[in-house]
Amino acid sequence: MNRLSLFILLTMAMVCHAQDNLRLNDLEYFERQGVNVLVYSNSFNGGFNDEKNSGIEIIHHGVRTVQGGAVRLNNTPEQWDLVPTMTSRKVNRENGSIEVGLRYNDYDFDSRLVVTAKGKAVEIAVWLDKPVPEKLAGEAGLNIELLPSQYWLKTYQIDGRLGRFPRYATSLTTTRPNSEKPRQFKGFKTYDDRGTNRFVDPLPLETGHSLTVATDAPDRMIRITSDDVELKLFDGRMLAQNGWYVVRSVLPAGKTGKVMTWTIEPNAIPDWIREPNIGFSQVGYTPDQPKVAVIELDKHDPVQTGSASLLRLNPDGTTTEVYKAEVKPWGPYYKYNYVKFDFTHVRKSGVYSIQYGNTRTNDFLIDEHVYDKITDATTDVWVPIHMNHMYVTEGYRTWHGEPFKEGYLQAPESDHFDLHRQGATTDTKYKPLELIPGLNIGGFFDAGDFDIETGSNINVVQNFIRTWELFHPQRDETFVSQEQRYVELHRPDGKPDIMQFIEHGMLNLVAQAEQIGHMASTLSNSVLDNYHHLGDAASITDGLHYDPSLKPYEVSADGKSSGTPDDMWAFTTRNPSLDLQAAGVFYSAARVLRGYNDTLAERAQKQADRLTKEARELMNGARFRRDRQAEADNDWLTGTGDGNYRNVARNLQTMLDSIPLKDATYREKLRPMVRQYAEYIKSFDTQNPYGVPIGLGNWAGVNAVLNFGITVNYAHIYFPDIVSKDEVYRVANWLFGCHPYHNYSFVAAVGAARPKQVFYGNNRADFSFIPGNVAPGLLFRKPDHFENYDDWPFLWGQNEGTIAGNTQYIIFGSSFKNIIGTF
Ligand SMILES: [Ca+2]
Ligand SMILES: [Ca+2]
Ligand SMILES: [Ca+2]
Repeated sequence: MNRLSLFILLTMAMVCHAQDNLRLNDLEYFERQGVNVLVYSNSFNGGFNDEKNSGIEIIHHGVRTVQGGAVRLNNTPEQWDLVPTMTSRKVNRENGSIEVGLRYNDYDFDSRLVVTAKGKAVEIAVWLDKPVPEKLAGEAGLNIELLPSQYWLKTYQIDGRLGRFPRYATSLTTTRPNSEKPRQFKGFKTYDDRGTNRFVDPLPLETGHSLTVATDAPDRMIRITSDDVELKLFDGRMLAQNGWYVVRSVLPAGKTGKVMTWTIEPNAIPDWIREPNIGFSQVGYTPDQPKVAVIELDKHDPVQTGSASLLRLNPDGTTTEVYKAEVKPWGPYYKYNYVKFDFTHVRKSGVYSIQYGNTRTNDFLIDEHVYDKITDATTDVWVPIHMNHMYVTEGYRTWHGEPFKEGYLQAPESDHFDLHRQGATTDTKYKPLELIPGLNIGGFFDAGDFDIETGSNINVVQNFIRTWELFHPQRDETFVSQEQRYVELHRPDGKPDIMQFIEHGMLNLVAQAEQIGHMASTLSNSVLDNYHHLGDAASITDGLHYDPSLKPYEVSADGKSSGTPDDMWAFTTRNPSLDLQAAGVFYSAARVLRGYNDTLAERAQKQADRLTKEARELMNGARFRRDRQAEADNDWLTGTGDGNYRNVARNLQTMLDSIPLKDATYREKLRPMVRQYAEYIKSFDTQNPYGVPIGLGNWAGVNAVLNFGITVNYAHIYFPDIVSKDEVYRVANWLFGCHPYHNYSFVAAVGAARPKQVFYGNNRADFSFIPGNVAPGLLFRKPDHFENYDDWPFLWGQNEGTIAGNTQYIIFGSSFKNIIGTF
């Protein structure tokens, strides 16, 4: 061996060795191939406290399986347990460490975490300048959380003893006096202690100093060791279905300085490369539409030229390669690299799959009729299940009994866990906690919870009215009896379902206007311990009127009231702009309901007139929504608006909606704006590989995607020469599987081949879905990770569906089908 080759070999050995170690990268996280360790790239925020998205996180072979690394005050913190505020974050490149300051204001308690790369591991040290406050001694500890669905049934080893992560929560608990429980968010209580004055505290599954998790799965294996403190392994699901497994060490009392240290070494599979994610429409494609798969590639995965092909699955069981083409590079987008495979040329009706390298997709259809049924699950199943104040049944299954029979009480002055507020005055004739009659009728559950958000319910009725007026869908698959308070799925009753949904929404909204005098901001839970309810909505409250003269849990002699303060509250602080918004919808509803339910139409008309008049007086000459819109409208038509894309996007839909009401010159005047919008549509082709607006917020961006889709559809319907039919498929592709992370359809049960399997519906504890739900979609985690769990439903930001969003989907789907010609 000559000197040069020796030099090369040594250099290679050093490079390989360096690649084996975790290093701090330019995006300020620790990285080696297959492992990312994030240190407060995402910090805790107080919105709903503890969204399982923050602190020290590990993205392990492409999946974010560990998070929540922080000083916490509970063995297994729940949502609404206190989270620390990050007071500082310092990246020290010289010694490869990240230091964060954490603070609990409620306890005047500060700590620092210093995370340092040490070869293949990170060391986490907790530093204290002052000892743990006396009140938190034995409670404050370093916690980190492991995703149950990625660890259950896998083995672990602790100080040589073996165990297996339980599939279901079955470990031991104890109870302790409430006085020992660290304060929860704003002083709320997540639990009903049934008068015992004690809280439940989980006991550890195991304790020791060296823990290896997933000894049987190299992609999930992690070793956690500590010489100076004891590690405890808990199951957070003992208190809450959305809990994770927790590894925890209690901070030593009375100490300052570096008080404890952990070493965490996530295993990395050598030369691991993530399998390509071939994004395509699981619903399939019509023969004449553009068909482009987007393939998401690991940055270590070289692009394989000429290797994508379309396979046809023949009726005799054989497979034929019918098309082969070079993939076209799109380039990097956040952490992955993207190429596209265009198979538009294939038009023949049939069953196909896509092959790229060694990856082959499941099958999908090319056929004239693939989109025929895309809204059916939403209209026939998701919407009726969310009808409040009704008994809802389907075949042998009862989805829920009649909820909230005792009605709603006037909310007293309060701050609220679901971000509502009741001001110092009620703005009504009712005293705090007095029953407001007549509100337990109609309306729709907000989302994965069971309250009536008035703003959302107004949107819902508006979306149904729009759908009705544009398409007059006569579909009748739902039996609705307001008299019996009974809904049955898949039983036609001779009335179009959409009209019945409009009626159901209006029954609650009009009752609010009549009984309260104006619109409530929300009808919601009074206590946190039934807000997180999972199960039959009829069992959220006891159905008995709350009587404070009775003791808690005591029932009156006549069986009609109880001392349990579980009745729902109406939040009634007056908001004239909400009243105006409601009035607008009441006018449209009166128009639509006339001839169908004349009494309700008259009530809506009467309340609309009154609310409009009173709101204008209250707003005292302030400009109205409608006037502002007219002004914006005028700006556009006269060319004085600022003309940026954002404004085009916001205003165009309103104007497109006005076209049928105005003369032909109006439509012509919109042309320049639609041309600008056509450029805006194309601009997404360079912004990301998927050609739709991708949101980066804490709630993934499906609402923006749906709005975009609806506007593109209408721009095409009215201006096909400017916005071509090819553009309308963008959003359908995205929703039905052509997106990052995985290629499952975001619409529950829709996507003939592979819809997502779990959603954050009110049945999420069953790891299930409510058909027709639309997930928020791809949740962005800073600095470069998109995610949509399909084995863990409990992250609302990626898996919840809302009543406003899902009815928006009905408009998108209806207009889309109208264009495709399958309505
Ligand atoms: Ca809600
Ligand atoms: Ca019906
Ligand atoms: Ca009650």
